[in-house]
Amino acid sequence: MLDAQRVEWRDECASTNTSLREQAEAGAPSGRVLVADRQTAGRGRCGRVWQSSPEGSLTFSVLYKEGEGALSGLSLAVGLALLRALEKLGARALRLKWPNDLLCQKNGEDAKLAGVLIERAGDAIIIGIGLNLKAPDLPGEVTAGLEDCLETPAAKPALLAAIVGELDVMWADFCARGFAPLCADWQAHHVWQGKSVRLMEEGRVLAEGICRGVTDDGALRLATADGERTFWAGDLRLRAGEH
Ligand code: BT5
Repeated sequence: MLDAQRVEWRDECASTNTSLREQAEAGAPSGRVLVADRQTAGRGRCGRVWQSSPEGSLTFSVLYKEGEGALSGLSLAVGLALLRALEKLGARALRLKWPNDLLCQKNGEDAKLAGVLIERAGDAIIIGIGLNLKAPDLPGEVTAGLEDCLETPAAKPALLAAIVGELDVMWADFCARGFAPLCADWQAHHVWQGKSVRLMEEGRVLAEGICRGVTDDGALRLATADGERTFWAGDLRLRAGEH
């Protein structure tokens, strides 16, 4: 279990990322963890909403003080740490989707199980994780819950301890060596490696091509009609007819 001194567990807060960011600005130490059973304004990337419920979700954020190295690739490293923690608990058929999603196979589809939101506050990095325990019912979305890929259910405190333990290991390693040593393992779990994909931004197609994986610093590599290109942001979709 985690050292109780570093964890604050609230019944409710607007967003654990927002609250932990305020704590970081007030001088909270590296390693601090904030969990909320209910988020009233949970956030995804680019102002999107993260849906959660006390019985169906684990939502928390971890604060780390910035290490020496660059942060590129951190969201990928966090996704891999999350995947490794859940695999150690027995979860199966987990996949990663660039740049920040954890998926699992459900009824033959790749369903979103968890998302990662990383934010910076001065010298502090806030890593927010939203993990579904039960699949939320979101119109038009393919979602999964841990109960879809883990036979023996785990209680929230045990899940939190397993994930934060893996994040601590990842953070120390990432500060020392960056994303490059994790690249091969990340790609081995990438859901659409070698597939024909489309990169979107706010409903617009940024690029199309064959997914070649990621660079040593975490950028997406696409083999397009104009040659290989790399990207730092966007939402990946499988191209029609590739399912
Ligand atoms: C993410 O954003 O996937 C990052 C989610 C991070 C949430 C955590 S919870 C703790 C911490 N505090 C916060 O306020 N946030 C972090 P993005 O890639 O932008 O995906 C958001 C999109 O995923 C939404 O627009 C929906 O389409 C979909 N979505 C929302 N809730 C979902 C859920 N519970 N499961 C699966 N998909 C969801």
